[in-house]
Amino acid sequence: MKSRVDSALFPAPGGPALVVGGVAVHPGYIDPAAQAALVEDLRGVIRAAPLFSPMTPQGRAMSVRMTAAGRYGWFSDRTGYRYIPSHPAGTPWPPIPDAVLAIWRALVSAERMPDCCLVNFYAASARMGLHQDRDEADFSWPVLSVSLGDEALFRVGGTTRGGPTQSVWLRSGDVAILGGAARLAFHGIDRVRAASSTLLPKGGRINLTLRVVD
Ligand SMILES: O=C(O)CCC(=O)C(=O)O
Ligand SMILES: [Mn+2]
Repeated sequence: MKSRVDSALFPAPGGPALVVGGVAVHPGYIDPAAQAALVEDLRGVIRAAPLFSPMTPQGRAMSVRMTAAGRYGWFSDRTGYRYIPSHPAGTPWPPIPDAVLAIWRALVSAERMPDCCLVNFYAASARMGLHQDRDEADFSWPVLSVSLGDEALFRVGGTTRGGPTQSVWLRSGDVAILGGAARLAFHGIDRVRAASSTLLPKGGRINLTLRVVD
């Protein structure tokens, strides 16, 4: 599959990417001051669009709480996984903060901005099972993921369920890109290492997942 992320990004500003199972990880791409500023931006997002706990189509509450910014938010309930144009409470999704768009612009494209910035909040006990991101229309656009707060063990496999996987700890300020052959890689979060970061006063991990949807 043709990818919109090209070799010009290796190495990216901030150092060379580490490639884990085809996923490009940029360790420490966001410096600590910028991480703190992002958290402030996200407080505004969460005030406008409070975190909620989606249900899986099987009727289980996900352990990750989430919300979104942008034209769409990702949502899940008994009816299935999908993007929705407003918060479940009926209010509009807030705009994606400029500092978040700047990361996309620098690492992916200045021509097309993401439609959705999913905000995942992981308490120490939260996890995300292995899955593919496949609710989008055009897989030539990569998925860009930002980690803030406590470290998380990210697992990535191939494009079929059940194959071999590799794992990497994602730390606060790391940016990971699932593009090209890894765009449809199975991936998930096995666990969060409590109190491994002081970025969030009450602990936990925030993941931002940016995607082109339409
Ligand atoms: O938390 C992460 O690093 C991954 C999140 C994710 O895969 C998703 O929201 O689809
Ligand atoms: Mn995902």
